[in-house]
Amino acid sequence: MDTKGCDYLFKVVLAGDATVGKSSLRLRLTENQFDPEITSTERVEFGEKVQTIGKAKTGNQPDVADCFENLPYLDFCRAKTWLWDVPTQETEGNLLPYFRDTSAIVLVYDITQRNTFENVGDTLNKIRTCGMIKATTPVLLVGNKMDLADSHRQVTMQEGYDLARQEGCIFAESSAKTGFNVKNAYRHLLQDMIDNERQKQYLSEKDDYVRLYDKGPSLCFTWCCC
Ligand SMILES: Nc1nc2c(ncn2[C@@H]2O[C@H](COP(=O)(O)OP(=O)(O)O)[C@@H](O)[C@H]2O)c(=O)[nH]1
Ligand SMILES: [Mg+2]
Repeated sequence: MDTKGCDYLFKVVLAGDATVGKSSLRLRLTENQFDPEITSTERVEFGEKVQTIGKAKTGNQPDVADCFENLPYLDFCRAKTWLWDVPTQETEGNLLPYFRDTSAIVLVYDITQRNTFENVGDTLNKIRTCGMIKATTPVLLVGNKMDLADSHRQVTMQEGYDLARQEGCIFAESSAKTGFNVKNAYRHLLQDMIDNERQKQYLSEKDDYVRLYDKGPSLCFTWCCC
């Protein structure tokens, strides 16, 4: 993967039950598209996304759609994300190879299928105990298919929020179909990943520095139409 010109390189794994919309969220994030005929994921598929954060002082401004200008505390930088779209049966089975060196996890459920929400705790537990991720690895819990909320909702937003709070996750409801809240939710994850990376750099530069505090995963309720 070409990392030229990027300050950060992140690996993000999409997890969750089959048909919750993982591949559709990957497509929305990377191509800003929705494919109603999307086929089920048979093997690991990858998506790549470069995003620019902060305002460039000089030169051409990047594509506005990929630019987060208002992330607090961040100077201008470029982040490349490598999205790993893992087949569901693999998420349930041998997790180890996929979650190695992961910068963050996007754990998806379908707000119109209650069983997919009920499986979240179990999946999260498996991921967190597989020994491949750090306690500080951010997890974005996504309740997807929000466009169907009025007619088919089986999980309330409050339930999603409460679970995220209990598990220390970032939380968002979104729709891969309409794009509602997808970019905004990802923005919060990106910020957490950059924070983690900066803290790591800082600590490695100052070996004898006493870690004054342990940054736990942040909780953020994202709710805006982007
Ligand atoms: N209405 C609606 N359908 C969606 C959404 N996201 C995905 N789908 C549909 O749900 C099905 C499964 O999606 P897919 O991305 O393959 O799920 P995956 O198995 O988790 O990767 C497909 O028919 C998609 O078109 C969404 O946000 N809204
Ligand atoms: Mg898929």
